[in-house]
Amino acid sequence: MKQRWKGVIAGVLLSLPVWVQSATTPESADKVTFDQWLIDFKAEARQRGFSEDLLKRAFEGVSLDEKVLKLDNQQYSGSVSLQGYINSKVNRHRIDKGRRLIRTHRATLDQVAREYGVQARFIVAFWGIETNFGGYTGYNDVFRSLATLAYHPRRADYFRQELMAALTILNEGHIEREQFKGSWAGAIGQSQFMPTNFLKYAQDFDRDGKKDIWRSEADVFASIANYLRENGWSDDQTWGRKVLVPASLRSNFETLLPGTAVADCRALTRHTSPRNLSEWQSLGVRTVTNSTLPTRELNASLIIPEEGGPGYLVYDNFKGILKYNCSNYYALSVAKLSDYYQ
Ligand SMILES: [Ca+2]
Repeated sequence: MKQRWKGVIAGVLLSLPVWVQSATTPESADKVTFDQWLIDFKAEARQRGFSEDLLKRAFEGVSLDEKVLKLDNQQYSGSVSLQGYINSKVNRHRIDKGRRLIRTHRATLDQVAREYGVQARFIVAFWGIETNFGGYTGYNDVFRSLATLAYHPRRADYFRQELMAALTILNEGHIEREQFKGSWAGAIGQSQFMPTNFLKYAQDFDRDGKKDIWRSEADVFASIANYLRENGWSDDQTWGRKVLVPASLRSNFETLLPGTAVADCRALTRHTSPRNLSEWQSLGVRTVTNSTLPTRELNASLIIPEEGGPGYLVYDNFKGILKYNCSNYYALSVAKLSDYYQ
C-alpha cells in the first residue's frame, strides 16, 4: 500500500510495512505511560476538531496491547523462497474460490472494471491475496492496535497519523465503533487499507452513503480498483510474464540495476530500467516456452527476484501492484493469481 507494505514470512496472514523488516532492537517506550500518552493524543485530536463524544467512543476501554508490540517485534526474522511464498499465496483453494466468486459477482465486477479501467481478474486477485476474499479481515480492535503502535517510538509518527485517520473514518460513519476491526497493524477491511489510504481511495460503489470495505463487496471492488487507477493502472496491459533469461544476461543482471535505492519502494531497486520488448528479444530473452517475445510496442523491466531464480519481464502495471505493497514476492503472487482468472 502507499506506505510500502511488504508481504512477510509464510504463516503471517497480513501485510506489514517494509520498515518492519529492519531488525532493530525496539527501544523501550518513553517514560510516558500509555494512559498519559493517550491523554495527549486526545488533546491533539480535540484541537483538530474531533468531538468529545467521538473520542469517548473511539477510546473507551482502550489499553496498550502487548500482543501487538510482540507481533511488531517478531516479524522480522525468517525468510522464505520465492516459490515457497507464491505457493503459500496462490494455492488450489484460493484459485477455485476466486473463480466461484467471480461468477457470483460477475455483474458488479464488470461494472467496476469498466468504470475504473482495471481488469476484474486483478481486483479479485488482490481481494484473494489480502484477505482470502474477505474471509479474514482481522479481529483486532483498530483503535487499540494503532494507539499501541503510535505510543511505541519505533514508528510513532506514522501510526499517529493512521490513528487520526481512523478517527476521521469513525466520524464519517462508514463503520460502527464495535465493528472497527482489522489486522494487528491497523489495516482494515477486505482490501486491507491503512486508514490514510482508506481516506484517499475508498469508494461507496453501492451508493448507500458508506464506504464499507468491511461488508460491501461492491465497495471493496471499487476501492481496490480506485487505488490501482490512482496509481497509474492501465487496463490495456497485463502485468508482465515469466521469461527465460540467457546465461549471458543473467551474469550481467546486477549491472543493469539502478544501483541506488529507489526512494519510495525498495523492491524497485531490483528492476532494470525499462526497455522495449524488441530489445529484450535481441538480448536473448524468450517466453517460458522458448518462443519469441510479443512484438507489441511495450517497455518492460527485467526482474530476477531471487538469485538464480526465475526471471520476469514486468510492465508498468506491475509497479501499480507494488504501490499496493512494495514487495516483488507479493506482486508476483497477485500477478500469478490474476493469471488464473483470465
Ligand atoms: Ca457503500
